[in-house]
Amino acid sequence: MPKLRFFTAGESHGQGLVGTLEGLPANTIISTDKINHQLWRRQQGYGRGGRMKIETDTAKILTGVRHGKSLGSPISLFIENRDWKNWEKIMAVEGDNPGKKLVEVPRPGHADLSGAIKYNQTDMRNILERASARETTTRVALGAIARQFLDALGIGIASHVLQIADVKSEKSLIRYGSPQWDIELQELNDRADKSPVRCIDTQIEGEMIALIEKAKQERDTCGGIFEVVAYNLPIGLGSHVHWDRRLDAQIAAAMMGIQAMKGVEIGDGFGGACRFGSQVHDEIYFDEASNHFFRKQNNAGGLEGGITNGMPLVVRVAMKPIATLMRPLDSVELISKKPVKAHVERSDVTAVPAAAVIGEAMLALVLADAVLDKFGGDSFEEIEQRYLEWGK
Ligand code: EPS
Repeated sequence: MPKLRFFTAGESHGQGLVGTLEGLPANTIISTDKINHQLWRRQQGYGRGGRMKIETDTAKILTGVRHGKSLGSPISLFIENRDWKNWEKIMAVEGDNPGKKLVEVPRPGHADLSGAIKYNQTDMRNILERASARETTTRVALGAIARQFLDALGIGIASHVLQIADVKSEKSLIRYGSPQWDIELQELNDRADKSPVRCIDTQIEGEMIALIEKAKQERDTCGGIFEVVAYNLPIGLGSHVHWDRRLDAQIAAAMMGIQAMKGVEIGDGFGGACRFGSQVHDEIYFDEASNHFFRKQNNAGGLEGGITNGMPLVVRVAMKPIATLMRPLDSVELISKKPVKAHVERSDVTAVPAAAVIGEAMLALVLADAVLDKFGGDSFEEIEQRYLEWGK
């Protein structure tokens, strides 16, 4: 069982979103401002739709924290949906659906059809409300708590957008340490946060924005690829001994659990599959002065045998284009089976920049669990002591 567990609840246009985090040690310093900063980061990005103008997401911690420190008990929090006031009747807990307005036409690429069949629903709002990526707000809030725990141990997490549709930057984190990568990892988020598309490659940034604008004009949507990195990690998180203890397996599951993700690579992933072993594997060296093993490249993305190897942990994630198109695709009415165009509902043109921030949160939750698994204790001080000792 994971040491750190979390649950989320909430519908996109319901009253709000609820999250619970269980297993965080006592005495971890927790700032609500830091949670809200991460929520703000998730709301950014060129290509977001009208909803982000309505919401200003902030978390209210309900339990598990006293005077700025965790108690070791479950932490729960609430995030209001400001849009709720426009949906009070449609999303009411009791009573009837006013006007009997149903979502009856599934969108290709969305959970609508499979969800409606599986859960025996005729109104696909009963599926889409929970399938919506609005839910990731809670994960970012809980991830922001995990992140404060990691940060106190010196572990950092950052992200950037590598690709939007077919516009691609060559500045991949895989090249960290080579002349093509010229940013300190500590500076990555500052740089990416300043870009409307989280792209650190200024020339490509403009092309990405132009492409999103084109998709918007054509009432289309686009996906892309983002990279998340964790740095200052110790050697030894995760394990080779069993499939579900491999850290790469846990990371892949966490990333694929984000709405609209279709692929995950660790390090050079699919790229490495096309080359010889001699070109892929990161040779091992030892530096006497600092008493450390080191590598000159990082195709493994910081993981070997499902265990962190001390290099930056690099995850790359592919997001499909948003399934709600303003120029809807062919579909079929759920009940009558009549061919019609898909349901259209306010949405985003792209959300890849926001997805990168969500990827950071998911990585924080997985890594905090891995740290607790390796160094576990009941208080932050107990863990910190073991952590520092191991680092020596
Ligand atoms: C989403 C549809 C849009 C997005 C939403 C995800 O919401 P709405 O239907 O209210 O316009 O903006 O994302 C968020 C609300 C969010 O907070 O990220 C969907 O269908 O997945």
